[in-house]
Amino acid sequence: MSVTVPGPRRPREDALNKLKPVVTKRWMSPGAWKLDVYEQLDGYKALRKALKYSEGDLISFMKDSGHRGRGGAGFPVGMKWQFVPDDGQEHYLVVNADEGEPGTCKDLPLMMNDPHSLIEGVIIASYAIKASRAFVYVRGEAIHAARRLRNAVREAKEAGYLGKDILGTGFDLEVVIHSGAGAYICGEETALLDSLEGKRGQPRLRPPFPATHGLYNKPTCINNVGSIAAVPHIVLGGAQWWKDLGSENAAGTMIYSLSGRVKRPGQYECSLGTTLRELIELAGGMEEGHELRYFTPGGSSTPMLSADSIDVPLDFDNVAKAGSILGTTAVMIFSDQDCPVVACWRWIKFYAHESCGKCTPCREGNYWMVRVYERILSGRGQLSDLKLLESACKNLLGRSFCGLGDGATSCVTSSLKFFRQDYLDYIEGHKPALFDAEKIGAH
Ligand code: L3W
Ligand code: SF4
Repeated sequence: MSVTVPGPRRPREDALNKLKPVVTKRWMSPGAWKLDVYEQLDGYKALRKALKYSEGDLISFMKDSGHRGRGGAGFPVGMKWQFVPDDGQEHYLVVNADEGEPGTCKDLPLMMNDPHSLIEGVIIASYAIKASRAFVYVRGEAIHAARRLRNAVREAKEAGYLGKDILGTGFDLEVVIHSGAGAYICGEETALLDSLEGKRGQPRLRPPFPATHGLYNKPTCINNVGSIAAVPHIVLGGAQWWKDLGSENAAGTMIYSLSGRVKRPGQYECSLGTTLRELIELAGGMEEGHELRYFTPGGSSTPMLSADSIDVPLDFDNVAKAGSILGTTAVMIFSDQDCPVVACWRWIKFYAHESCGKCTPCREGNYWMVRVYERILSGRGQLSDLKLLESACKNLLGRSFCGLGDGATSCVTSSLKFFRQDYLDYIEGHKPALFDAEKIGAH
């Protein structure tokens, strides 16, 4: 099934009501990345408020708000803070700013447009978990974001928001902005820690979790940029306010990154639980001449959903019920003119390239799946190739060392479920081959 979503002149009221710029509210203010402008726009007010709470009360407050991680797993933020043992050992806060999931583009614009909101969130979170050192691990390619953050750290330090005896409370904090080395796997939390320690970025065995054995084997809390940048807003607005911004079973707002066949792709901050139909309306409708056929709710690691799911509220539970994962809310929108087999081939090539090579199912499985896709797309596929893909996925899912291997299977299994006929069209010769088998060495 495909669905035509017209681009109304103005989105319906229901859709417009879902737009709730909170974390993104300063993005359109000129110069909001500078400290003086940030302060005029309520910047660092939340920090003053938070430092009046005890550390334990701040954690309870965050738990009450229902705030969940924005990095893909949706783990409750307050609970993660509570996991860090209060045993007098040195421990750390690490911010995962290695945004690399295909389709995801929320953390980079946030760091560019409103870097102080992240720094303010870092200070509040570090205070709550009693960390005296925090690290922001920025994706290697994003030199511009790392620069902007370093500038924000310098400004915050000069103003007394960072360093020794912050705002006269006796709390000390240093923040290090670290540029990664440009590998997707370094977004996996334990590979990130190895990379931060100067080693080759490869996942560690979990448990033990970073909460007890993290950076330099010390208790470490790792949160995504979006999770932390929302903290000052929640502290100022209150736990109930944050809950009310979302929907029944999902607190707060979420930045949905829309890409693909819509008229106005971009970041739309809406109530958690906004539907794809509403998002497409906000984005001006589908591109002229295109009908919605499938989409990813949260990046290429989340199973694709067909156009039938256009009215599913995009929150953690409802997306799971529909058979996918909310992930990073990277909503990639595909039309009747976008072949799902080709889309999967491109993604699997990405996973094969980014596989760190530590475990056999992922290292070999993705490599061979690329070969099978190329055989099918060059018109040399056989029916048994579909079984081969299914069997490769069975051997990857749950048998890979980290989430990259599991995530790679999502597009393959979901496309075979919804669009088997598209594969058969290449195998049975109803569709022309995409490329010359001899040229790419397909056999
Ligand atoms: C202490 C326990 N801590 C869990 C912690 C754990 C982690 C968090 C969630 O992967 C997913 C992945 C991607 N004691 C604990 C505990 N924790 N049990 O809770 O853990 P987990 O394993 O559910 O998720 P994860 O390893 O953080 C994240 C998917 O998100 N994803 C995102 C990819 C890319 C980006 C990006 O570009 N920014 O995030 C998209 O779908 O595939 O499945 O902190 O330590 N008993
Ligand atoms: Fe490395 Fe892939 Fe294994 Fe993860 S699943 S450890 S990325 S080889």
